[in-house]
Amino acid sequence: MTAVNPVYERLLDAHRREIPQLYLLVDPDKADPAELPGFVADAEDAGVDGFFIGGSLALLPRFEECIRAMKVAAKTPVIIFPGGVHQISGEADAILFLSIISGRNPEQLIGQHVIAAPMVRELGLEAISAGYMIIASDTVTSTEYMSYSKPIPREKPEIAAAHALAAEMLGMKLVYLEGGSGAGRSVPADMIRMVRALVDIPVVVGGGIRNPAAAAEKVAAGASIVVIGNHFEDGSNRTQLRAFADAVHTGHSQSITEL
Ligand code: 1GP
Repeated sequence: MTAVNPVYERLLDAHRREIPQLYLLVDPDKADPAELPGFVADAEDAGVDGFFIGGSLALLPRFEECIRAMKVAAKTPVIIFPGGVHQISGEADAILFLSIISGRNPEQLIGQHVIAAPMVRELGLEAISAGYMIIASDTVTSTEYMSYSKPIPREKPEIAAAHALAAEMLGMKLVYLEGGSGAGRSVPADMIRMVRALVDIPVVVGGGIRNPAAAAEKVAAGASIVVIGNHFEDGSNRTQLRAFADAVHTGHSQSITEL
């Protein structure tokens, strides 16, 4: 029998077996579609477990073109991480059906979902409901600004943990702790630890992770999936793909010079 939600079941299986995963976030405004098949193939060879695609803005009309290019090479899931209802496509394997639960903006909690749901159904796209929390960093992030959603103070792990618990009780399939793309400070380990201790669903952590030691730290604290975006947009950093994948899969980093 084929799985009803194959992508989520894959994530959940890895989470339950305590095999942390490394996902890369592709920003369609910054990626070159011609280079994406090669990038995806190299990343998978290095041990990357899957890909998100999306962004707060869409300055260029090539979202679907990027997904198609990724799918040429991808053996692992390509999941939409939507910046809004303009980022829905049947070419992807699944979509994170995100509610920004750290904020109190009804549009981001249910309004946009009502607009998106019929289209997602019509396209046969697997929807993975996600309780998305913006965690304060050192600057106002694009997500915070664009979504009119207040972040959770980074020194209040118990607030994040209560949100995660509520998300799980509401039936959401994962929680996502977002430091913000390019954030100066990533999500604190004690917050990840407290969230992971309270919920059974997968815990995704991203934003401002720039070296294998930081990625390993998130895993050691309990992240089920670590997400890296900006760092690999710079082609010269791609030689580090394997070091990041190894750090995430083991929870340890060889590097002692970074964190
Ligand atoms: C995914 O927004 C992050 O959650 C990606 O952040 O670009 O800082 O890696 P970076």
